[in-house]
This record gives sequence, C-alpha cells and structure tokens, in this order.
Amino acid sequence: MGPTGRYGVVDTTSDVDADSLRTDIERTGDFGSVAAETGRGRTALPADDANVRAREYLLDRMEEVGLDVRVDAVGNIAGRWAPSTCDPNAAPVVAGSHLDSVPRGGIFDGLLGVYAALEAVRTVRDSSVVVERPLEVVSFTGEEGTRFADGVLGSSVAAGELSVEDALDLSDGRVSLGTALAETGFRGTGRLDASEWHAWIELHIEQGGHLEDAGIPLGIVTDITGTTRGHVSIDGSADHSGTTGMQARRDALVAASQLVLDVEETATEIAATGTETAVGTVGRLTPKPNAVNVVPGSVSMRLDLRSIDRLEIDRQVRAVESSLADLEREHGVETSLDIPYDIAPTQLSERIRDTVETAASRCDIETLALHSGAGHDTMQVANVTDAALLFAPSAGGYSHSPKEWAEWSDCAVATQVLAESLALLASNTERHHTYE
Ligand code: HGY
Ligand code: MN
Ligand code: MN
Repeated sequence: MGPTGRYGVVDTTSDVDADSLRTDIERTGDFGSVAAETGRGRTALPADDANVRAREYLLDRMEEVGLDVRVDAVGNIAGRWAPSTCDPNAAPVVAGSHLDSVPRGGIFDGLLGVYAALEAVRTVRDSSVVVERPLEVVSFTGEEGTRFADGVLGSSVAAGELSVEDALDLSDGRVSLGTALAETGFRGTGRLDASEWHAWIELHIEQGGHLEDAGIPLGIVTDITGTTRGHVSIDGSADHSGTTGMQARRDALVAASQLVLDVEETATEIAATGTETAVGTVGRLTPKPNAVNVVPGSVSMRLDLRSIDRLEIDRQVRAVESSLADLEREHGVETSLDIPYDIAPTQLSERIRDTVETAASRCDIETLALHSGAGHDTMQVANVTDAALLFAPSAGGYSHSPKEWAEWSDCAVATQVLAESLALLASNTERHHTYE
C-alpha cells in the first residue's frame, strides 16, 4: 500500500520509497549545514563547496537510478530516462527544482523538488506503466539569487531569457560564474532548452501556512507572484563622526534608512487596499565604510517588490523613484536605481494542473488551489512550455530559515502524486486515462 493508502496509475509493486526520499534530502541538507537552535539550516550558494558536494551527490544518485546524466554550460544538471518503449525523439516530461539555498536556509527549499522528481521517475520506472515519452529530472543553477545573479539563473538560460555567454560572465564581485563552474567541474556544454519539453512540474514546500491551516496535503498553484528586484545606491560623503556637525553631513545611511521605511509603508498601504499579495522588502543593505567613527559615505541596497498584480508592483517602483528624489533634495545625496530582475506574475498551465488533479484523485489526495508568494524556476519555464507548481505543506509556514520544515509523510504523499502525474503525462493518457 503506497503512502497515499491506494495505488495510483503507477499501480506498482514499488510505490514511492519515502525512506529513500528522506535520506536524499537529509544527506544533501548535511552539505553546508549550519548550527541552529531549532531546525536544520544549510548554506549552499551556487558553486560553493556545499553546493558542489550537493551536485556530486545528485549525479551519483541519478546514475544509481539509471538515468543518463548531463551538465550544461551553466551547470544545470539533467538526468534522463528513455526506456525502449518510448519514442526517444518525443518531447520529454520534466520535473525538478534547485539545489542552492539562501544563507542559513532550510533543507526542503529546492531539495524536495529535486529528490521528489528523482524518486517519482524511479517509481514510474519500476511500475507497470508504459511510458511513450522520456522522463527527465532537472536541477537548475542559482535559483535563489544569492550569488552571481538576482535569481532563477539556470532556468532563465533554459527558457532562453539569458544567454549562456551573459550568464557565464556574471560575477560575484570576485570571480565569474564561468570560472567558478570550470574550477568545480560543473561547466558543461550546450544548454537545457525548456521550450523542447512536453511538460514541466516542480514540487516545492509552500513556504507559507495555507495548506497546514486547511489540513490539505497538496497545493496546486494557480499563479506565481511577480517579482521586481532593484539595486539602489546612495552616495553621500564619508566624514569624521566627531568633527562633522549635524548640518554639514551627507549621511548615506540616514537616507537609506528613510528609504527602508518608505518601501515598507508603500507596500503595507497597497496590500491593505489592493490584492493583499503586495509585499516590499529591503533584504540587503551594505553601508560603507561601515566604521563606528565614520559618517556612512555610501550604501548599496537590494529591494524585493512583489504582487500577483503587475500594477501594484509598478506603483511600488514609482514610489521608490519618488522617495529617491526626495532623499536627494533633503539629504544632499546622489542616488541610482537599477532593475536587472523583473519577472511578471505567471499563470500556470490548465492542462498540467488538470492532469495533477486527475493524479491526485487517483491517489485519494485532496488538493487546494492557491497562489505562490514565492518565486520559483517554474516562472521562467512557464514562459516556454506547459508548467505546473505543486506545494507540500510547510510546518508553521516557515522558510528561508533553519525553522523550515515539512513532515516526511507529506513529502511522500506529494511525491506519489508527482509520480502519478509524470506517468499520466509520459504515457500520453493525461486526462483520458481509464480507471477501473
Ligand atoms: O525569492 C523567492 O521567492 C524564492 O524563494 N527564491
Ligand atoms: Mn527559496
Ligand atoms: Mn526554492
């Protein structure tokens, strides 16, 4: 009896192996693990030691499952299963996520999606299902935007939104992505092309509390919030904190502090009067020279502005521009705003959502339709093929912290539905599958 209590279309003697899934996630969570009072934290930034160990472990596990493994020019990893029953030239059905984390993130963000995809393909492989399309497991480089880019790096290349050349030239201020990948053995060749895929499904933890509050084990996402990330620089003048009078200062950190408050106030006001999905955050703020006895001369900031309504994001951007103009006038500073990351709200595929609904009902699993306040690689893939995003419940709604947690039984149930969905999509039965 599978974790869902019933067998699905994958009607098999080897249902999802919940222990194997847990082992893969826990082992990968050990790479870059950080001490934390509660929960399990990890830091694995693109191409750092922890990320490289996670990548190497994934390659080993893909080979153990019998997948043909390849690494593309920007370090995206793909494992392919194309049995003799399938047309090798047919567009593949693909599932996956990312291995990188935020600093001191949790062990489920990204890892659940990669290893649930691997376990789902292994389950279909060992089932009685006759697949007519290849199945692939993919791990994208640099989803989180903590190093080299502002996020969804590998999936942007796979979706044709970022060229391989431009991606490899991205730098973390010390080394280019190309050099970092070459030095760690993960600078492959070619590029994954998501436009060639028949379907894409990503399983992720919800990173919120809706599923847990509703007591429902699987979320099928309708739309993913739009995200605009701004790079702000504020330049004043670094001066002696003891001999520079208050009227003579051009304190960049005072100006930046006002902008932090303005971003929070604008987003709060829009959320109260609009779609309530508007959020605005200044997650990164770096004063220079950052010395106790120097008036801060400059500050660089990273803004993260979101909503499922494009107009609400635009309102936030205009408010930032207006605040910066005020700061220049009132504090005598110079400011700049650059927006290198601007992803529109993304609708997800009805076709794939329907197939997942079919798979879930086959497994006797209740589902909830909801929007995603978090961004995902699926945003980029959805621009070039039919894509879906599934959620497993987040205990307490925590994420991007060691407190992030998903019950292992919930991970197994969601993985079973993922396996069912892949089986339906790869055996071309999708919604027309006959059930006894
Ligand atoms: O930022 C996000 O929403 C995602 O977790 N990378
Ligand atoms: Mn994340
Ligand atoms: Mn993620």
